[in-house]
Amino acid sequence: MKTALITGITGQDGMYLAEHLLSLGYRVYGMIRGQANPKRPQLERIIPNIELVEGDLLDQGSLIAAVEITGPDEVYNLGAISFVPLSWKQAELTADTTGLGVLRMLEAIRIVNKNIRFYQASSSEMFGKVRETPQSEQTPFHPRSPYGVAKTYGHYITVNYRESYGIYAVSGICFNHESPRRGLEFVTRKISNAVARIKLGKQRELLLGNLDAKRDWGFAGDYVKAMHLMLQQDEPEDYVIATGKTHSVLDFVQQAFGRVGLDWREYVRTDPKFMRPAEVELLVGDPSKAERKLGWRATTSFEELVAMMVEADLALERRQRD
Ligand code: NAP
Ligand code: F7E
Repeated sequence: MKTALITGITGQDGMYLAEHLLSLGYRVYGMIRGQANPKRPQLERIIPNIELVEGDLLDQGSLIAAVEITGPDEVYNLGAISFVPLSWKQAELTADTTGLGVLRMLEAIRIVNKNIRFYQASSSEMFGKVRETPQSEQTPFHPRSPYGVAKTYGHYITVNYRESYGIYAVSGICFNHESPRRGLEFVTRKISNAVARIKLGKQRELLLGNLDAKRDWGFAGDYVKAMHLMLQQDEPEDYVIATGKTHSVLDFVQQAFGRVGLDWREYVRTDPKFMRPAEVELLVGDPSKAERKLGWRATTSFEELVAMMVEADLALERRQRD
C-alpha cells in the first residue's frame, strides 16, 4: 500500500485527489493548518477515510514533522494562496505561501527522505501575457500577477531540486479546472451559483469584471488523475494539463443562464471593481505531451462542466434556506 501526503487538502483539488488516491488503495494523509480549521468537519464528512496531520507551508518545522510522521511515498503540494486578485492585496503572503512554501516542502523531503516523489501544482498563470498560442511545456513564462510570479518561483525551484538533488520532483502546469467544489470567489462558480440563486428568486443580478477574458476550462476530477500519473513515470518530467479548447467568460455566462432558460442580458452587469491591475487575456493549453506520455485526456466537455456546476448549485440552493 502506497502512502500519499497532500497539502491543500481542504481545497477543491485536495478533496478530488484524496478520493482518487483512496480509490486506488492509497493511505492518504491531508495536511491541515490552523487550530480549528473551519473546513475540517466538512472534509471529514465527505472523505471519512482521510487521515489528517497538522502543518503550514509557512512553517518549515511543521513540514519536516508532517513528512516524518506520515512517511509518504508521494507528496502532492496543492496548498497555496490561489485566488489571483488576493495576490495583489497580499503580495508578500502570496510569495511566502505559494512561492517559498514549495521550497520549504522540498527542503523537508531533502532532509527526511530524498526518495519521496513530489508533485508541484504549477499554473497556466505563469504564461500570463502569452508568448505563443497554444501554450506548451516550451512556452516562455510572463506572469501577470504576484500569484503568477510566486508560482513561477515554485515551478523553477521544483526543477532545480530535481536537477540538484536527483529528487523525483515534477510540476503539472494545470490550466483552469473547475467543479461544484470550486470556491465561490472564482468566476465559474460565482456564475453557476448566481444562476441557481437567480432562478430560485434568491438573487437579482450578477456583477462581473472582464467578460472577454478567455480560459481553457476543464473538470478538476479529470485533472487530479493526471497529477497521480505524473508521479508513476520512469522519468520525472513537467506536463501541461489542459483541454486544448478556450472559451470566454461571456461564453460561460451564456451557457450557464441558457441551462436554466434565462436571458443573461437581464441579469449581468459589469463592475470595475472586478477588473484586475494586469489581466491574462487568453489561455489555451497544448496537452499533447500528457496525452502521448501519460495516456491522459480531459474527458469532460465545456458544456458538460457548465451543466454539472449549475445543476449542483441548483440542488445546493434548493436545500439551503436564506
Ligand atoms: P483552493 O481550493 O484555493 O485550495 C487552496 C488550499 O491551500 C486550501 O486547502 C488552503 O487551506 C491551502 N492553504 C492556503 N494557505 C496555506 C498554508 N499557509 N499552508 C498550508 N496550506 C495552505 O485551490 P485549488 O483550486 O484546489 O488548487 C490547488 C492548487 O493548484 C493550488 O496550489 C493552486 O494554486 C493550483 N492551481 C489551481 C488551478 C485551478 O484551476 N484550480 C490551476 C492551476 C494551479 P485552508 O483551508 O487552510 O485555507
Ligand atoms: O478568473 C475573469 C477574470 O478568478 C478567470 C485559479 O485557480 O486559475 C484560476 O485563476 C477570469 C479572469 O480564475 C470576474 O478577470 C471576470 O480573467 O476564475 P478566476 P483565474 O484568475 O484564471 C488559474 C489557472 C490558477 O492557477 C488560479 O489559482 O475571469 N473575471 N469577472 C472574473 N473573475 C473573478 N474571480 N470574478 C469576477 O467577477
